[in-house]
Amino acid sequence: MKGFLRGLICLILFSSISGAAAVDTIVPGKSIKIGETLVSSKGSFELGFFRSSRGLYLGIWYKKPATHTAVWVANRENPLSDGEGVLVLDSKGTLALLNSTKDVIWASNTSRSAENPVAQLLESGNLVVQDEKNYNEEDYLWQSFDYPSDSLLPGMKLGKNLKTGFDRFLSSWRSADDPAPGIYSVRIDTRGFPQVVIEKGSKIRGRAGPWNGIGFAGRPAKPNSITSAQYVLNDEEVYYRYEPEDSSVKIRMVVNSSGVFQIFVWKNGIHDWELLMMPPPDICHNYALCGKFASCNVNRSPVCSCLEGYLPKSLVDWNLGNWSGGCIRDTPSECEKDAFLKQTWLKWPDTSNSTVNMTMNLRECEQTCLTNCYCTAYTNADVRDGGSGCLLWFGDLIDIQVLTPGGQDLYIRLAPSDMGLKKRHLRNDYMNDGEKEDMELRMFDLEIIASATDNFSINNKLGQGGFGPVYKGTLLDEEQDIAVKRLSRSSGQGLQEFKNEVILIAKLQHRNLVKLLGCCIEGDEKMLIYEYMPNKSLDYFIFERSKLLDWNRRVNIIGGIARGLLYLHQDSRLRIIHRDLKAANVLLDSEMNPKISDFGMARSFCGEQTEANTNKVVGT
Ligand SMILES: *[C@@H]1O[C@H](CO)[C@@H](O)[C@H](O)[C@H]1NC(C)=O
Ligand SMILES: *[C@@H]1O[C@H](CO)[C@@H](O)[C@H](O)[C@H]1NC(C)=O
Ligand SMILES: *[C@@H]1O[C@H](CO)[C@@H](O)[C@H](O)[C@H]1NC(C)=O
Ligand SMILES: *[C@@H]1O[C@H](CO)[C@@H](O)[C@H](O)[C@H]1NC(C)=O
Ligand SMILES: *[C@@H]1O[C@H](CO)[C@@H](O)[C@H](O)[C@H]1NC(C)=O
Ligand SMILES: *[C@@H]1O[C@H](CO)[C@@H](O)[C@H](O)[C@H]1NC(C)=O
Ligand SMILES: *[C@@H]1O[C@H](CO)[C@@H](O)[C@H](O)[C@H]1NC(C)=O
Ligand SMILES: CC(=O)N[C@H]1CO[C@H](CO)[C@@H](O)[C@@H]1O
Repeated sequence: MKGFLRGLICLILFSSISGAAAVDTIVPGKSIKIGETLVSSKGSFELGFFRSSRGLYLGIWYKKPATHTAVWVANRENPLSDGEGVLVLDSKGTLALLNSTKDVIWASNTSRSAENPVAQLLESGNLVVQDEKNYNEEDYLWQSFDYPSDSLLPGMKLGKNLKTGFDRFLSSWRSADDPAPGIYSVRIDTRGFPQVVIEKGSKIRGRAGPWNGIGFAGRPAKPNSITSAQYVLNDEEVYYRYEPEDSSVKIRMVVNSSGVFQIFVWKNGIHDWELLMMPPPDICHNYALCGKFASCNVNRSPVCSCLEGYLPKSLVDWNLGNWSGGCIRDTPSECEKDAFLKQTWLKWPDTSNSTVNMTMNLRECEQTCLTNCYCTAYTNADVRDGGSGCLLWFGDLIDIQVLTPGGQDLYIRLAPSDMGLKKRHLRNDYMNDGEKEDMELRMFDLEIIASATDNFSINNKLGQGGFGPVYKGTLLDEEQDIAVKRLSRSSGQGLQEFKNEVILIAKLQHRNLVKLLGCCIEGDEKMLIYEYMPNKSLDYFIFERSKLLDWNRRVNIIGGIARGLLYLHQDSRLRIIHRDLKAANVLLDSEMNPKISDFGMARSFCGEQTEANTNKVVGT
């Protein structure tokens, strides 16, 4: 009895020893049964059957390190349900997985046949079928690397044959326990200039972006020095593949069942896979979060803002944090009169509606874009050595991100009048003595004014001015209180008054005139930004708080108004009649100093003119 037991143990040991010295090939007539495996020549990979809750699968996993991480699965959708199965190679070179009733559960798709086919598991983890006499890589009858599961191993191609349309892409497992193809895939999208995308179903969910000569536009950081990446784009095919710089390094890229693309490296020290890289889990990696013609910046709050020269399509939705509507042009395109504004540190927009020409330079690129009215942006397609090639975008610009460091340049089409919007000078054309000069007036972003006034909250409304409501606000950055006069959109008359006020008051500076800080003109919105007067207007004190107006204050106020008027009528270069001077238009600062406001009705007379030309309103 003892002898029999010892014999049994020896038998088990023997079989496991013979397992360790396992073969890496199958030839016709041989098979791999459940419990048997192929092991690659140096023992890195193993092919065999593994079990999940849905049944048995034929797959390839790492043997060294022995993590049993499946990197490829044959019968992803058809597990062997009765616990029996066999892998065979037929005489023509087709690999087939048969169940207990000898029905084909899975088969390799080989279009050619070989005289002496042999299937071999290579050290790279690639299961190949080739002719015994022909070990040429190009002549493989079939290889598992052409049919990736969720993992991209070193040497594997991710990409597309542009002639045949054959597409090698990763597809996630349905769940951690189910290798069937899930909803996420990682592929090179070949519409326009090819770009790497993560899709959920058929919709793009994230973009690594196109190859810019150095790396993927949206993934500025290279995954350490461990991989050397190769990207090929020619008439035949487009693909990406990588190799570890040191062949002993085990590395794999995988799209997991929640759609997260990750790069792992094996760490001998901790004896586990270490996460080397994955997209930063920031909100800006959500595809098209900010809609069209807007950029996303994680270091900004809110993260979305319109590109320069563009405005939220719907200000209400935008201010509520619903950016999906994106932005639209401030000024309509003038086609060939347009110009381009260079923006830096951007992740290029979605290239699915783009074209590329690698021989054009930036100058030719600009010309080509300019002459096509649908072209919305251009840039160098290859950023190496100062840049070369020409990438042109048509239609909407989507999914732009601000990447510092790592972003690229982008030249965005704008109407000439929107170039350098912020630095734009308002020109005074009303002086007939040739004394024209540029007037520097600060242009505020709508965003800033919206946030200063709590999105024009009713609680901040101070009252109704000549051409629209007036709001109190606080410029958060500068801790300055402001009053915002917003032109009612409906008011045509208001627009005249608005222009009048901008042109006149911007030129005036006196301590008894209210001070204009700047204006905000974006699309339909037109606003004047003033310093805030905490003590309201004179009429309020006269009619409601007259007791607070002691003699000294009254003298001070009367004197102040008179000095302001003297300045307007005599001392300023413009000579202005206010034409609407009343207690309500005299504002009081924190020390009760009077300041004349509301120049919407005012008129100016030039030079020595003493008689009013009553028909001419300045600024029209
Ligand atoms: C083997 O597979 C065939 C085809 O899928 C199926 O009809 C048959 O029931 C399977 N046999 C067993 C024992 O599961
Ligand atoms: C098998 O390969 C041929 C050509 O190589 C292709 O047309 C066919 O769609 C493939 N079939 C499957 C199931 O992959
Ligand atoms: C996929 O990876 C992310 C990030 O590491 C992780 O949060 C998530 O749980 C993973 N999903 C699965 C199913 O493992
Ligand atoms: C104003 O709009 C911004 C988005 O631009 C939003 O974050 C903020 O909560 C809004 N504030 C109010 C008071 O609605
Ligand atoms: C977001 O805005 C778009 C239009 O800009 C609108 O169609 C959509 O209903 C809004 N979504 C929500 C949740 O308000
Ligand atoms: C690329 O641009 C050059 C110079 O304009 C032109 O000669 C060539 O035909 C273009 N190539 C393609 C593929 O359009
Ligand atoms: C590409 O741009 C053209 C020109 O604007 C437009 O007509 C077309 O719908 C766009 N296609 C896609 C897929 O965005
Ligand atoms: C008379 C009066 O109301 N004065 C106020 C003017 O504004 C300053 C600053 O808000 C207040 O401190 C004064 O009381």
